[in-house]
Amino acid sequence: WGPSLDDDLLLPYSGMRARSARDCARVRTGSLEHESWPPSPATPGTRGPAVRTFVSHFADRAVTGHLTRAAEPLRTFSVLEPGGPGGCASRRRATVEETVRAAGCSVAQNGGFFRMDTGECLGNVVSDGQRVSSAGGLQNAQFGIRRDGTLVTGYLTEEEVLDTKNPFVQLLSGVVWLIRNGSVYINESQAAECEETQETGSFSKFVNVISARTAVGHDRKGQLVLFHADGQTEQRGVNLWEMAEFLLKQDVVNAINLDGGGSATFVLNGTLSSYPSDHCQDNMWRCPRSVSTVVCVHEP
Ligand code: NDG
Repeated sequence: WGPSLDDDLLLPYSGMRARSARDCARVRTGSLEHESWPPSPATPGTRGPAVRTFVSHFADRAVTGHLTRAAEPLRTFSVLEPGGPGGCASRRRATVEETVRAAGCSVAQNGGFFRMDTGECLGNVVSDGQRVSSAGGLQNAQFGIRRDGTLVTGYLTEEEVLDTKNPFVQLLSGVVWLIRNGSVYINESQAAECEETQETGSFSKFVNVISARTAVGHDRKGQLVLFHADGQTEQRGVNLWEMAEFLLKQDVVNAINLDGGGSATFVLNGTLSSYPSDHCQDNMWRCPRSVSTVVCVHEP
């Protein structure tokens, strides 16, 4: 049986931008397209995450960033609320460094999108088993881990997010399902997702502009993969196509795009290790943005 749409959201949209009524519709019940990757067997004696630094050329532009792989994601990966538990409810914003201070993450990056004016966490957030924010069935790319370690990537109805048989222990929302089952899935995402979750501009600008970017996904071994590239919207960095191609070459099977631009932050052992694009109060320097959720790799 197919998904059911809320009738009220099929009424003509009266906002400023012309758009179809479907892309930001809420899908409450039924099932939607997503991929489930079975948990990989525990490998005794696995070390911590492997962090690699790159300076790579994308269409003649040199771009710096990091690729992180972590084994046993069920035991080593967490989605953290801004500034600690309760951060989404209180619409807190915090730098990634502030958020990881108490959590002890060896590698951390900014995570989900948020409302820049209110600080509201957008989309689904399940943090260490606590459901602290709901997309209410609004459609954007999801990445999560179920209680048995299954890695889930793609679209979920509200009903699927609330599953109690094998519940999500970690879940967050991005914008654009970059790679689905080993193939680039950007065009399909542009047709299916709610573009209002991002504030960069039109959906096609968001996809095609070069900027700082981050992503989360998994590889063919079932390892968690985090990607981060430095940049500045319209001046430096990568577009979503370039990020997806890079990830494909790294054996990534499923991945979603997380918050980028001035939000893109990479923190290694508690220390800022990326070059943010936002200026500090003193224009001479760059400062990490106070963001919303954080993706964290920690000791098992
Ligand atoms: C970043 C995002 C923007 C988003 C904001 C708050 C990019 C290129 O953070 O879309 O609305 O989440 O991802 N920019 O500025």
